[in-house]
Amino acid sequence: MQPQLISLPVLRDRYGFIGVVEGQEALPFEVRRFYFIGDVAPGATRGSHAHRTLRQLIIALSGSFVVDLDDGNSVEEFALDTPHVGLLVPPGYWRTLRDFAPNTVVGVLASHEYDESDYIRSYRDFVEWARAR
Ligand code: T46
Repeated sequence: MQPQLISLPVLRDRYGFIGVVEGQEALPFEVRRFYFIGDVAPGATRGSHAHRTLRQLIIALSGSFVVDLDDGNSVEEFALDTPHVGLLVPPGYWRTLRDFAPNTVVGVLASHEYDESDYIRSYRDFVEWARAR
């Protein structure tokens, strides 16, 4: 699985829209957790770590931000600014979320429950781990 942007089905009527992520075809993993991030301080970043096994779909539920994904060799940048698109993040990518617009809310669908032992929080350890993979 490569990092990629995927379109999320959206049903729109004159009262607004409903976005749906549903069923086994929608994502390449089973969802075990949903969490959301908001009230990000101006200029702050989030992330700055990697996961050994976790898969995620990151969505800008409101507002916008940029996700940098680093595989230990190169960095790819993804701008998220609509809830109609999600970023699929495979395991093994150092991620940094930055440039949050005011009032941004990030939604994340994840393949596993929270597990601190899945995190690599030192960039040096991450590069070593990525090279040995
Ligand atoms: C990612 C970005 C988008 C929990 O107790 N449960 C949880 O499900 C999560 C995600 C976090 N926490 C605790 C663990 C830490 O004490 O909340 C604190 C901050 O967590 P973390 O450093 O993971 O937060 P972010 O926003 O830097 O990163 C998270 C995800 O971990 C990460 O995979 O892509 O959101």
